[in-house]
Amino acid sequence: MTLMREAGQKPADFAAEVGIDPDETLYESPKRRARSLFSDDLPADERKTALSVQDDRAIIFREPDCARLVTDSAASDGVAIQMIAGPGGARGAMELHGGRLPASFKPGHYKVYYVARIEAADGAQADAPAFSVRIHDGPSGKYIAERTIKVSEAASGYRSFLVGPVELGSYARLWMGHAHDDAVKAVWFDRVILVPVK
Ligand SMILES: [Ca+2]
Repeated sequence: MTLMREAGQKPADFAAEVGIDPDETLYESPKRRARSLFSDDLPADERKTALSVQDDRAIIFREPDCARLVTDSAASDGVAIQMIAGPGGARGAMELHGGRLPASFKPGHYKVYYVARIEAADGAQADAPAFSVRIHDGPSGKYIAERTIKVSEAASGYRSFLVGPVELGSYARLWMGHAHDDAVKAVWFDRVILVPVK
């Protein structure tokens, strides 16, 4: 297999040449496992009412060059969206739309936690941006929350990053993207956790 890769030949091409079926595992989507409901770093009183929204409801931008679903054993369901920077201003990003949230979601006031991790580059400055999140409100046409997470705030393990509270409805858009900064090699989005606020 190593020799084939060095020669620039993909396993699928090789399989076609020799007349055998390509290995199906090459084309399978990452496998999800039973979902653990709540992050360890979420306040205990918020776990009771929290709604977990997985990456499979997200729209992925610049797939597959800059963003794609990957198997990630550290993610709550074993799958995350990995985002990297590309040529020019290209960067991986994703968005969750209010209309695609679980049926149990009701419009209202919520704290929004983005659960994410990063791989920082060697020698990355602590105050360099790692990724940004922002929430757009459809009816007003405005961003109602925005946060840039620095390298010093994130880690190689998942953490929950709070944005809000904000008013969320069916036309809200919850965005997250790689900072397109040399300080960070990749960022991973696992899910958001919505905590209703009275
Ligand atoms: Ca996930």
